[in-house]
Amino acid sequence: MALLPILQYPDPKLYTVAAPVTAVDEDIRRLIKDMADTMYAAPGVGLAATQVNDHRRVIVIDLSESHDHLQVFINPEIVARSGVATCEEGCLSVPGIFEKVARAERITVRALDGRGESFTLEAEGLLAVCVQHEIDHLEGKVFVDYLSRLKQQRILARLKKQKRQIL
Ligand code: GNR
Ligand code: NI
Repeated sequence: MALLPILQYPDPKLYTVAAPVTAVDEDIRRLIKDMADTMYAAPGVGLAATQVNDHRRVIVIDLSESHDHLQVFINPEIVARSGVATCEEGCLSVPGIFEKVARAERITVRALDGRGESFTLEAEGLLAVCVQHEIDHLEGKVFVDYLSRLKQQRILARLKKQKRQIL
């Protein structure tokens, strides 16, 4: 089992745009396994490869409490979206900060699974929020980027203070 370090906002590496996966091979499956281990240990309900400084288009999500419903999305694409819903979001790269973000309420996402097979999934609720949050990471976007400049400044100050208290 390998736990990968998670980049912390405002690390500029979080702003990297990830590249499509060209082959779902052993190397990608190793990455998926390490990302899942890292997500469960954190603990979190989702993780994008960007957050572990690997800039390939891979996402893992598990909304179950039992940690046995891993969903893998490789090269995910949102092919339909409708409605607007607001959810209080957090992020493993922005620890201890929770803010409301408005996103599409329902989405249809197309991706490859861990075996390289294409699938299409309709999502709503927390799954829809997570998929959009994780795809944003692959695009080099963090949920904090949707907030006002004032809120962003307050978050940066709070994170600096948290860091001082750890050191
Ligand atoms: O663990 C996570 N919880 C969460 C809660 C509300 C909205 C989005 C998320 S994703 C987050 C894990 C994470 O940072 N993924 O990128
Ligand atoms: Ni996140």
